[in-house]
Amino acid sequence: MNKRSEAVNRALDRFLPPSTAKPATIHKAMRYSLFAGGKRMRPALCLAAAEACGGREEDAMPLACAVECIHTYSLIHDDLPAMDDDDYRRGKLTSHKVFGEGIAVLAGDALLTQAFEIAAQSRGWPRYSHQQIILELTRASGSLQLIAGQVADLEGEGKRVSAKQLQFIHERKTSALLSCSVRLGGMSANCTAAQLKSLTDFGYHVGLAFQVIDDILDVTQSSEQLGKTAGKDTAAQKATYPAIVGLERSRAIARKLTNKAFAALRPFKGKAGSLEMLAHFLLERQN
Ligand code: GRG
Repeated sequence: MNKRSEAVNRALDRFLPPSTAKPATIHKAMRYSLFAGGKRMRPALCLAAAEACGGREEDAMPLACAVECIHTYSLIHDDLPAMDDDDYRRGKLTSHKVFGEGIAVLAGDALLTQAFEIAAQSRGWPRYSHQQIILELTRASGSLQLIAGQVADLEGEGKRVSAKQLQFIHERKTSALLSCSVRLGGMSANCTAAQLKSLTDFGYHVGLAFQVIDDILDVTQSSEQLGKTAGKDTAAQKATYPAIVGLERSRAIARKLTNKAFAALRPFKGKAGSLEMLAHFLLERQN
């Protein structure tokens, strides 16, 4: 993972305008959040999915970087005072704390746009055209998925949210982009329809497990460990798995979802070792 993370950082550095490009403030702000030390889980999943389908890292890399840009944009905007209002992210001050709210909004906008510029530089594959790649990214990040999850999350604050509504939020806010990451990895290897179906199934379950674990970590870990303010979900009366079903049941749900993700990889007959390792890492992670 560390080796892949370094390769992703080098590629992101190549794809992004230099911090000296005018106006320097926006490029500094984009790079500040992008290189603040994220786990690079989505690129790792994308590259591992490509590997499972016999693809090459260099073909998957633009798509892995595009997804990371979308993810970072969503974090910058989520931390804004108008949303979750957080001072720390990835162990550093949030974008609006360093650059002010206006530039933070624009840095998020610029990273979202940058994602499509990077994805458009992928090579295109016999089964998956650029159009399909762009559609994949727009669907995962649009008003029916990522933004839908964020809206439902905002509207659910301080209200009683059922387990079903919580799943709706998690599927969109978290699982959609994780699923998109593995699907794009498969597409970059020109995967078959059957492989894409297995990857989708894997991404959906691993994505949900990821968010259940995120909810658990918010109440069990310190702010130092998380690199962001711990206990915020409880303070904001947010709907989370531990709040609705308790910690022990939440842990059992995360294990069950991870097992379903493992099951989705069976058709790869041992070629999806990196994806299995990542699912295991996500279940056991402490931040
Ligand atoms: C503003 C459109 C918009 C969406 C925001 C990302 C997000 C949606 C909200 C942030 C809060 C949150 C709990 C989101 C769920 C996804 C998630 C767990 C993000 C954190 O991902 P990590 O742990 O972060 O992979 P790093 O920093 O390691 O990349």
